[in-house]
Amino acid sequence: MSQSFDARQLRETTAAESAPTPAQFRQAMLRHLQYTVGKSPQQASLFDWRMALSHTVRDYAVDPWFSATRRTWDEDRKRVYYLSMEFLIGRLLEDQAINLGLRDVMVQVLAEFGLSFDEVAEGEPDAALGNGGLGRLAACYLESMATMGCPAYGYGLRYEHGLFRQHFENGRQIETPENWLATDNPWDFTRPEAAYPVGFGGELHDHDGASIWSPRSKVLASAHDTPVVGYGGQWANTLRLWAAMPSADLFNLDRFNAGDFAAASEPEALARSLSRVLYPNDTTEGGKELRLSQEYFLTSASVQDILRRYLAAHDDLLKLPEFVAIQMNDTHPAIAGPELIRLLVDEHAVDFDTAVETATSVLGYTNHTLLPEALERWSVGLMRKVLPRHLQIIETLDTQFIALQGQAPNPVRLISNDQVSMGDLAFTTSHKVNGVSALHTELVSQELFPVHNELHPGRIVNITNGVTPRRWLKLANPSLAALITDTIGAGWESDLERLRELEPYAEDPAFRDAFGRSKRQAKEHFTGWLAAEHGIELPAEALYDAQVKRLHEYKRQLLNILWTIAHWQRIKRDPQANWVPRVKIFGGKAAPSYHMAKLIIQLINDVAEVVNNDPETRHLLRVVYPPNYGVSMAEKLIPAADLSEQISTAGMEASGTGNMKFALNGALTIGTLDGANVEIREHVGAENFFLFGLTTEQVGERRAQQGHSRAALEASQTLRDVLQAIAEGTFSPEDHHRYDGLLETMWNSDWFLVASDFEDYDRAQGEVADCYSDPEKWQRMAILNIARMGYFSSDRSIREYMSQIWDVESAL
Ligand code: H53
Repeated sequence: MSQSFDARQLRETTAAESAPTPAQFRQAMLRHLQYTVGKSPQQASLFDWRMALSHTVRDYAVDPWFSATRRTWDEDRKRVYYLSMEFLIGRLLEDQAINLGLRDVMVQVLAEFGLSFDEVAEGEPDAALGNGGLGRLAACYLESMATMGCPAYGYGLRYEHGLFRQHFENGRQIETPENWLATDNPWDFTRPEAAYPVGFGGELHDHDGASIWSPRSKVLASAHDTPVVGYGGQWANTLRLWAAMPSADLFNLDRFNAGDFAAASEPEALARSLSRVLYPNDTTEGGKELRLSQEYFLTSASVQDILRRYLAAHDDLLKLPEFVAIQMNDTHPAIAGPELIRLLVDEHAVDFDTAVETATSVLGYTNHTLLPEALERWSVGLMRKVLPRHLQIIETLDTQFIALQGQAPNPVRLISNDQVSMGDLAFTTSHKVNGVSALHTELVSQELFPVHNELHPGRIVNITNGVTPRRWLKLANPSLAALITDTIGAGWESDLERLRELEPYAEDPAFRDAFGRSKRQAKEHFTGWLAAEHGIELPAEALYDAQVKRLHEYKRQLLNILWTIAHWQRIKRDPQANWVPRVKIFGGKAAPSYHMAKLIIQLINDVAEVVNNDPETRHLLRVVYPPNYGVSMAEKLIPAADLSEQISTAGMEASGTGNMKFALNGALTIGTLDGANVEIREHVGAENFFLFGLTTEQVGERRAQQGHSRAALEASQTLRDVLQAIAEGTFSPEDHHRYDGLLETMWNSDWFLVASDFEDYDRAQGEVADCYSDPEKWQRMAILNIARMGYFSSDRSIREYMSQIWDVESAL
């Protein structure tokens, strides 16, 4: 490159300005088919077409990607780094095409080749590098940061196997490995030049009062980049995923030459295991060590990369907070504090206290749960084994934290009971700590971190979660999106508060009819897919009542299926009554080692088997549980739903984001006062929301009452009849004892208060049915839900992170 080369001469056009004509797009695609894929149109398979199409779309992402990167350097902008062990991205082709303004031209050109876009796109594997809400939130936030012109990087791991695939055998969940990288990933740019050694284990030596860490082994983190384009194609950021590569010195050539091939490759295999699977089973010591090593691997590679980028343009590390904001997504990357301190102290000769202050100013921590089992604690022994230098730093931070608490008789500690509390560590090394809904943040302040909160008033802030309307409305629900655009004009996609303009149309019969038609289309799209993919046929004229999310006792899929049984029993007692036909839709995976969650899955499938084959009730009640719920299924299912089940025990769901996606697509919510349900209800109006259940405070009181489960059951004949049917083996004729454990829990403990909330849930479900029988009323409520959901755009959340935590400006 010559000295006089001016980078600005490169194309600076944004997507909107450079939208191709169909002829140009067609030509570009044919070029890729021939020269990238190596096929002619006559020979090309659907896979080949998808590759050619993806490369064509990707080309248009590169221009905004280059210009955004260049501007960030030229203008020396502050950058945000979002560290997350999970990114639940889903498919990228249509998402990128929409944001680049290419969807219509793409669909048209494919049609000219006799191809349907859906058919071509269906082959794209879901990038399922996450479990549920937290990972999907990270994906929405990346897309919103790009849309808002916030210079940012997402940092994660490039797991070879994402979240397991689920199928059912005799109603039981079976897990098989997911293999999203089995074929070429067209969105992946390999960056072998961006590689960092990450050390593990080894010894500490004292040298002139300073600690020198000599790790026992080193693994290389090698970068793979994906451009993430914002809506309108004006800005693009990078998702950088680290793959583990054994460093050359791990391979023992002597052993290999001596014929001991397996032993020669063992350290190599171990190194590779770091990015092999998402969430290794951590019930064993080995599994725990792998998980902690994965977290450190992500964090260390990212922090090294961040410092390298900073030092390329600056030399004063103390000014780091002016140019760098690092967000820790849950405690998983909480080792970032000690790692940044270590690098500043050990490698850049910054004094310890200054290093702590600098790190704290740079770091932010988002808490996504109050559940003790999800707030990580690592044993001191394991920490010492894997990260001895970090343990030493944490010990110093612990001493300082205790001193800060003065004479407190029982000070909070970062290390207690021989365990390092990653939540407390994350708090002390962050300048801002946020919860993810108003209620959750309140509980984070009062119950999780009361002492920290008193020591650092103002450090805790609330940022209620949001979802991207591009994927969750424009992409997922094209008929509703088109109706909205026809009614209020374009632009709502990046200014979601504009949905308010729909409010008056709730009174317009023509608009309500059009809304009804769009819901019907979404149902047909979903049922068409369900029939083709799973051979499940569903009636179109029914209330679609959906609960899709991870299986967890606190989310109470059990409450839902028990009510379903009660409903079935009632229909059977009076088949001629005026029942509203319902389809109960379930979806979601249980952690492989979570026995109770798996039993609940089996119960749902067992109930489905009986209910769906009952000729007396078939036309009035169906239960479906399509396996392997994920982002792509959600895109089809959510727009089709009439009713959204958000029924967790109050105080347990930090926020929920599925609740937002459903309401945005015009489903009404039946829900408790939990997580973001509280704010959704405030926004859409209490009269447009089916509320039931105990409040957080009442949950606490009820749990304290001895024998509450038995008392609640004694008060509900309906629920007793349901449990009786289960106990008699109505749904498990071949094994009457299958659900004994579950029934025992219901009678004797019921920590999640299924029995306590059952009667009120039943009442609310009755209201749902009454309301659905009045289509005009239902549609009015649904439209008002859509119109008032603007607040829950992830653009709003990101704006709040930018101003309240990151102190970063939009470049647009
Ligand atoms: O994070 C979502 C919340 C949801 C919460 C979820 C979550 C995970 O998916 C994984 C770990 C964790 O600590 C929390 O359960 O309520 O909506 C995004 O904030």
